Amino acid sequence: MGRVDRIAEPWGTRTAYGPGEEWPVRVDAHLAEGLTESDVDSWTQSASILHSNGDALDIAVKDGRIVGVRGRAEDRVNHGRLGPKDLYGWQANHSPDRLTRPLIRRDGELVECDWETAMAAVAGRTTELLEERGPSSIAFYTSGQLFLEEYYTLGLIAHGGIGTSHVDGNTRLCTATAAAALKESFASDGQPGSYTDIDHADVICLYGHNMAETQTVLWTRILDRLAGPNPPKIVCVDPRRTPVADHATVHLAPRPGTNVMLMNALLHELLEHDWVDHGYVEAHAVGFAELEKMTRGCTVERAAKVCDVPAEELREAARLIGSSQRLVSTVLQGFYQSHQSTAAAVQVNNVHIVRGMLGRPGCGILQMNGQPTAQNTREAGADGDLPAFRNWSNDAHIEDLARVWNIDPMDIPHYTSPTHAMQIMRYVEDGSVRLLYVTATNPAVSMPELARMRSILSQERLFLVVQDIFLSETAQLADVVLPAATWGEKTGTFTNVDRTVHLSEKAVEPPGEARPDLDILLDYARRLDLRDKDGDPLVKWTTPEEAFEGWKECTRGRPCDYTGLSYDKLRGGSGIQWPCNDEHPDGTEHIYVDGRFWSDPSYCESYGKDLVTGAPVSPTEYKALNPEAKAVIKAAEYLPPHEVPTADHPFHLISGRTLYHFHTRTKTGRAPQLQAAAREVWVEASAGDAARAGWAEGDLLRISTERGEVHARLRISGIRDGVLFLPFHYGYWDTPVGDGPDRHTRAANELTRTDWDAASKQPIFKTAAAAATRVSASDGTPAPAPTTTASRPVGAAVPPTRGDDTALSEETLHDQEGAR
Ligand SMILES: Nc1nc2c(c(=O)[nH]1)N[C@H]1C(S)=C(S)[C@@H](COP(=O)(O)OP(=O)(O)OC[C@H]3O[C@@H](n4cnc5c(=O)[nH]c(N)nc54)[C@H](O)[C@@H]3O)O[C@H]1N2
Ligand SMILES: Nc1nc2c(c(=O)[nH]1)N[C@H]1C(S)=C(S)[C@@H](COP(=O)(O)OP(=O)(O)OC[C@H]3O[C@@H](n4cnc5c(=O)[nH]c(N)nc54)[C@H](O)[C@@H]3O)O[C@H]1N2
Ligand SMILES: [Mo]
Repeated sequence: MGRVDRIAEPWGTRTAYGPGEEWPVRVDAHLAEGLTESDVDSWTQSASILHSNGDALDIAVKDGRIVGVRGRAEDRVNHGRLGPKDLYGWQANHSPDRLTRPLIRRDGELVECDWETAMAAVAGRTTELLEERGPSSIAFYTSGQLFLEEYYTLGLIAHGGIGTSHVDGNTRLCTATAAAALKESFASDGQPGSYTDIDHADVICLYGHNMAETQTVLWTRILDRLAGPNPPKIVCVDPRRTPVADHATVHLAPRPGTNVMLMNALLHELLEHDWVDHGYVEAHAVGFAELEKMTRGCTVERAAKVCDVPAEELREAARLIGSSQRLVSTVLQGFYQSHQSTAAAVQVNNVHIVRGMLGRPGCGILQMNGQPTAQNTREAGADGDLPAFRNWSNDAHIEDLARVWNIDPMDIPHYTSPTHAMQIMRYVEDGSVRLLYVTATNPAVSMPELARMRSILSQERLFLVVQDIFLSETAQLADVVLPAATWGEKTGTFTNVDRTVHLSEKAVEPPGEARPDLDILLDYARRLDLRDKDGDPLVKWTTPEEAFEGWKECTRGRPCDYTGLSYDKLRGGSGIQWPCNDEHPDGTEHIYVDGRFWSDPSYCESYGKDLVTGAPVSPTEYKALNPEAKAVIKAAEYLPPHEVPTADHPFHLISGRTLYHFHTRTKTGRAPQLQAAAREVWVEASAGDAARAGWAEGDLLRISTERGEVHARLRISGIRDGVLFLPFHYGYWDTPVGDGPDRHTRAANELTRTDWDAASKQPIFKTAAAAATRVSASDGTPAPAPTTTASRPVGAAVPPTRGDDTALSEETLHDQEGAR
């Protein structure tokens, strides 16, 4: 057992292992200062909520308060490990500024009220609008951070009860492209990969994915493989020198927005050298000829010019992929938040299909999720999809869902495709949506083009409901604010990117009058008096466990089959991977074994889309293309980004994350150790660009685009020339600058564009053209950027990022037998 400062050492101590071996157990724990495990009254089972990895943990409780967390040794996902956000982030639950009572706007001000007043206002306005303007005047914008039971209930209320098709999640900003890419290649959502693939892989490719900072425990698994015998080779595709790049065998740092060209060149090389499993392709895929044709001219020399990456490095990356026996690929925002995002992510699927690298140990694709419960938003239909991967364009699926819900099929709106989040905001802007109900997301900081967002959300004619745990930037604009209970204060399940389902149980009471999101939604449904076709209540449950049982029935026979799971089965041991049913009672590690897919025309979730226009493929076209339930190889031509640098705006602007913060920091900004590690916004530029402009570490820069400006201190980092990076975590709730206009010069999204990928509708946060000028020189103080991460300084001597005494965490290494 040891004590480690996990701010200074985010990935903790190495526990090396070799290919095919079991990943050793290391149990990480952090308790409030001065406490030891013997002081803890009880431990409650849960999993982490500040990223998508699904690390299982137990919540420590003393005197009715959360006092710490400890990783669960027996869980398949993390084998006991936790990341820094998990170790310290729980402290936000007890923050003194939690919302404890509902708020309602009176004479322009938000004032406290009771639940009856708040809910009567919300349900009353909904009923009025339904009568006056119909269901299309009502929209729901939810999250990737609630629980499965809550999404399923919300989807039922919105689709089956109110009958609006304006339902989406912030998952649109997050991993809409993951779902879209899987639907294109395999005609269904559902991850082919499993985390255990990392134990077997000989080559691991990370495409636009800074796993070291965003899924720290999964990265720890890779670091432990790298420290052991026969380590895997790593291919990293990222314009920044991330910690992933530091460990890469080949680091390709492309010009932002050129991912499709890069992928096409890699595919070109694979085909050129015949690193192709022709037997697999012939038996299990359609579309190979089109790929051959499309990639024919995409030589590494051509890609080298477009992507500005040395041809030799592209060749070397292709050779590694082409000679791999067990290939794992992960894809995330560097690919998803770009124009042509679906096209780029699909090319990664194509690599696996042409190499025959699917459905066996060590061969996995992880089209990553970001948020902890984003998978469930998609599964349960709270992102506009139909529950349990049913197909919008298949009337038999609508009828089947109507049977499960006991309503008329015509009551489920399916005359048009579901409205995506950016379009919902447009409808609010043009006045056709009059009530927007926002749960667990903060669009006033996280959506593109914030000046426009603020004007949309603060419209007089809009009735804005915000259900949150803090008075976020968005809640400050609301007509009614509903105080929610959160993780640790409510019970529910959620599923990570490798299909592992975890149960998260209530450990403590919520503060004040805050209520679980499920209870608030149930109250709303009751007040609207939503009924099924027999006149019984539409929503037939009152507890999370009953909601889960309802959900299980909805998934019967579908790809994400939960029927073999129960709360009891999820208690005590490890999380379990779906599908879990009579046939697979212990869950399923690998799907798509032996080239069997869920892509049969009568069964599949989607017939796919045109990757350039987003136009849906018709059922007839799909049946002609893929009659025998194979995988679909879909080729794409590279198109230039929508906004490219100009003389006035010479830089590529990208944005993203740092290890220590989660999104708009409503939780991590309230955890002292995390906040201290990255207290304020900064901007990253390369040493070459800084030298040319005469800038030094810590200088205050003004970054501007056509949309707005941000002021940030400069960190000279290992980013490629011509590119600026801004972390997007910094809104204004904790800014001391008051109400002046300057409070709007901190958030990266002041600068981003209202623009999205045609197929997935995911907004483009990672390509924009920006200018940068110096406002003032540094007084010698470096930028407030961590030194342990991609923002590591090059050149200047900057004191290393460390925690104080309160950051010391326990690490317990288990011996071979797993005994403590
Ligand atoms: N610490 C932390 N962890 C998190 C989160 C968090 O807020 N903080 N959020 C969670 C969520 S919701 C998500 S979605 C994930 C996101 O996880 P990631 O996708 O790993 O994080 P990002 O920093 O958004 O973007 C990843 C990388 O894309 C690179 N990039 C930018 N433009 C391009 C490009 O054109 N091409 C390529 N190839 N790369 C490019 C950036 O340099 C960046 O390093 O993280 C999850 N985990
Ligand atoms: N420029 C730029 N913008 C981006 C990105 C980027 O890389 N660059 N990334 C995008 C991505 S991938 C994502 S996922 C989004 C994230 O964007 P958001 O979803 O807006 O970010 P969060 O800060 O996680 O907001 C979650 C809100 O829910 C509240 N909350 C937490 N738990 C609960 C709960 O149990 N119940 C309720 N009711 N509320 C709760 C929190 O207090 C917080 O206000 O940002 C996107 N925006
Ligand atoms: Mo995300």
